[in-house]
Amino acid sequence: MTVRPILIHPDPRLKTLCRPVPAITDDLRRLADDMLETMYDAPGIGLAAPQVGVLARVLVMDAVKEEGAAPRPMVLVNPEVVWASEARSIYDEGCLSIPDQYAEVERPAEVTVRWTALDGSAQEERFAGLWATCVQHEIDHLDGRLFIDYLKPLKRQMITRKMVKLKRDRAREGVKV
Ligand code: K1U
Ligand code: ZN
Repeated sequence: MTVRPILIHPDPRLKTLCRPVPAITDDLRRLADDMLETMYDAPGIGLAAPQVGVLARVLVMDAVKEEGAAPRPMVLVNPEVVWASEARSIYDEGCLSIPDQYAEVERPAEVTVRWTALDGSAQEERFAGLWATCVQHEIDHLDGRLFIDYLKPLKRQMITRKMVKLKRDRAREGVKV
């Protein structure tokens, strides 16, 4: 398993509608393993394929919060929200592609998601709490949408400027961006 570099906003690959995955292959299993490794290394609670430069509809997540609880790594291929609650919840979201920036985003409090698992089986599950926030944030990535797209333009521009500067500084330091 390999930790892959995470793309930093702004990057056109983070604004792209990702293609559906046509079949479960060994390459896809390797990608999912690498994404989980990259997510835990960051650390984060989710990661979408475009964040590592792969424009395919795959996400991983593990939003287990309880200290000492068993991890629950999940891989969702071609995920779709098939139901969303009318009740909304607000969470101070972050993003591994927008380091150290947080903002409140309002989303449905619960969602039912359908996806294909790595063994090819069809799965469906209702998510609530942080899991619901995370899965919606990751599906947004697959649609080329970032959490800052929910913010007022001025705040979004301020964060984008900070990220442009971060990328410039990292490039000067010789970090691959
Ligand atoms: O998609 C991503 O960029 C990952 C992102 C997911 C996410 C966070 C918060 C709300 C919705 C979605 C992150 O994991 S940011 C890092 C983070 O939240 C975290 C890191 C360590 C421990 C706990 C949380
Ligand atoms: Zn993100």
